[in-house]
Amino acid sequence: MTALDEVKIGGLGSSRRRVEDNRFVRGKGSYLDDITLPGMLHMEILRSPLAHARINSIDTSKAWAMPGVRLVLTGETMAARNLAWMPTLSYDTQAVLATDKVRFQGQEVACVIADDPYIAKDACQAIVVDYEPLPVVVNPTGSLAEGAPVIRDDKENQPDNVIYDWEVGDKDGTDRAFAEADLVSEIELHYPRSHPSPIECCGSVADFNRATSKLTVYLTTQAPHIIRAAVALVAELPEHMIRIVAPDIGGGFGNKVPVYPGYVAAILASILLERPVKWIEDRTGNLISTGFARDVYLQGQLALRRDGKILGVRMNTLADHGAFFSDAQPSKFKIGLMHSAFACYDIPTAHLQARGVYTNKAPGGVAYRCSFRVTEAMFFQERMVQAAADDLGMDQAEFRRRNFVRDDDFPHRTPFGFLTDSGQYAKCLDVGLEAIGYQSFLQEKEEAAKRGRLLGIGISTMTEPLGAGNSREYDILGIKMFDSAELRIHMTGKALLRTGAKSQGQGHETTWAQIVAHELGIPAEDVLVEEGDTDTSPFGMGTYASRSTPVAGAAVAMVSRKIKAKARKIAAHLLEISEEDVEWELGRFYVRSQPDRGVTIQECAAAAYSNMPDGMEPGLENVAYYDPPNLTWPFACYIATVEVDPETGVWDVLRVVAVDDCGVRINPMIVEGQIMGGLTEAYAMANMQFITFDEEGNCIGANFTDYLLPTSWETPGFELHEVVTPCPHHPIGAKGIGECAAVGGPAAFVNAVMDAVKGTGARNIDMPVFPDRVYQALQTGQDVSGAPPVRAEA
Ligand code: MCN
Ligand code: CUM
Repeated sequence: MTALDEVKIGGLGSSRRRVEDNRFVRGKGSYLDDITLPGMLHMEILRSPLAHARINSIDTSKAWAMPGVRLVLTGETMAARNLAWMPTLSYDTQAVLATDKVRFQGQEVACVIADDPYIAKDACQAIVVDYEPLPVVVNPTGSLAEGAPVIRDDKENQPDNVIYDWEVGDKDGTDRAFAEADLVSEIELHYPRSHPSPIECCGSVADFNRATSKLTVYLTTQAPHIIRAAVALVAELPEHMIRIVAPDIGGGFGNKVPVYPGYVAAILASILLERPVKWIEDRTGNLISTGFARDVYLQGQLALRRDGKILGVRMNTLADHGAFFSDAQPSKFKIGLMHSAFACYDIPTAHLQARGVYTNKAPGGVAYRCSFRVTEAMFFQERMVQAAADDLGMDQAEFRRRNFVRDDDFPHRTPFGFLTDSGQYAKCLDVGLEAIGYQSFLQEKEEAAKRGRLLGIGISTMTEPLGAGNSREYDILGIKMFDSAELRIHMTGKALLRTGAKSQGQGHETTWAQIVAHELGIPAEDVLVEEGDTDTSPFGMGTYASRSTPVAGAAVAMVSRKIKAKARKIAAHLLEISEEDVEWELGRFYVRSQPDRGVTIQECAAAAYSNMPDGMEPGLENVAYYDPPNLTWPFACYIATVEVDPETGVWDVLRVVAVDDCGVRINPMIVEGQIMGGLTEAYAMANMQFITFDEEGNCIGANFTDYLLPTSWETPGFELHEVVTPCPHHPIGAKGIGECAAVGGPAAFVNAVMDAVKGTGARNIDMPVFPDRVYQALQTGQDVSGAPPVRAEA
């Protein structure tokens, strides 16, 4: 009897092809808009053309009169049912349909439900809204200015536009570190608004059945169970009568975490009409109103010793949240995990002062491929680090190495109090430098400079917190963060696995089966994975913050172990020996003294239904809820080289090297796909993705001819390398990977451009680093800000 080959059965380390792609690449996926129910009606949303205006009246009579129109909803209809406002994930309120005022361009004002979407759209145009324009603020400076209009005059105790003023860290200790510093390095940046823009926009099909009292909602959501809880609490419907189904999802990237007004309106419409109601966003609706990210002003200082040691950090952030504070983040933090910055560096003390304000923009601050503001944190960190190395006149790689937490210094308490547990930071950097040919590039750069060519190299190194919770420290609206997996082994040894997570393209149907294969020796192809239906899957917090592998993936391992413990008892019974004498090798139990005598896991499964020991409960299934002891801390080193054209400011990427350490890789091919996807988004953020607002609050970039997504044509090639430091507390040693490259990547590109133009004196060019901005820096030697205009009067 030879042991099973783990890679052959699709266990850990197997780059098995993604099983979900069988349907995706054949066009056989079932996305939200593929769902059609008998008698289904269609909903369209009327959005505000103005960024700030009082609503004097809304006349819906013409819309009602149009043939095929079934229902028109306004703020008034919603208010009559106490649904005009809904709670946000950050303990604020958000308008479902506007009642008193509109507060951003694109805000939802009314909904029409009709026999087909075209009638609904036409009827929206027939609604007459009498707006009285108000002064608009599109930028925190304007929002904080004396005499600025109070945007949230719906709220009591909100005399101005400040949402929070929050701090974390040791202010006095940090002040002392700065007093002792040889040198203080400073930088000021704007991390611009960006939008996740998945291929599929957001949408829902709500189906209320009066006869059964059951509400089924098909929803483009990354977190179906949280939505069920929210619907139960907000709409005061019984939770067991609500079924949320997240079907195949065409990309999430954070855009599909929040609850959107369209979801709520479609549910109410279905309840009122007792018919299924579909709402699906168009691209402009998606770009203009849902789930923005970033838009935060960053001021940072590093206290430095002459020899390159960082003594302390000051971070000052000012976040533009738009009209509603709807960030998806753990409850106790105001600016997400911004204070996870500097976790990979050994720094004694740090302080972060964070402020957030309302402006007349769509609610922003969702995480876009980042574990709650970690993208901003790491960009900030790595831009500060590069500026500091330049100020010290020190090599940027050497400066990082000198300040890294050492391999033997774990567990390590970060300056803001997180506990990191493992990593090989210097090794990752070395692998990256070796791969890019660091020394020879520096020489080449020097040579090129003599001939007027501008070459640059940018490094970004970071460890980021992926996988919230644990439940002691992380919750969303009081719901503790943990996750779950349920595993059912059928009589023939085939299996059904369900988790509380929900893939939006990450490949869970493939990788979860690999964990089962690793734990039980059941071939991965024998394990069917299902996610996203609250009626069948165990309770979980969903997929974001790259938490699925750290939390749900751990639950898959733990539930497999529960199954194995029962199978061991069955094996002892079948082999007629005591349990102590049973040994395990992948897929098989055997008699310790007689390795040839054994039973396979499949034989144990059959016995669980036909020949169980006396007194044993039949069946072979179980559920595990997993509450991780800590976050996981993957590490990454991204290095980009660029050439800037001094005549035009155009920059081309020469090479990109990525070294990722996400612990044990379940499926190396999927991990590499995640890294390449993240780097592509990082490149886009650094180079071309631009969504901004003019002085009147008009959103500029709400379509794909202005807001540019890179295709494979403009995306540079990526050279990937790996280091493996297993996570000490994860059952299979894995750490999250889904967001690393999007988080760490942007700084590598920007640092590379800044390195190329260093001679001019400019210390910063805000993203997107457009050629005209580079050109301006080359001409003036000054920093180039990308902040939107301050303020306009109505
Ligand atoms: N994986 C692995 N080995 C590891 C870590 C992960 O094989 N050590 C695999 C996982 O099993 C999973 C994938 O890599 O199949 C990503 O795992 P993980 O890092 O746990 O992230 P999540 O599954 O929780 O995905 C969320 C993350 C987030 S938050 C965003 S945003 C993002 C991202 O994933 N959105 C995506 N990647 C995306 N990829 C696609 N295609 N579509 C999105 O919407
Ligand atoms: Cu951070 S965007 Mo993802 O967490 O869904």
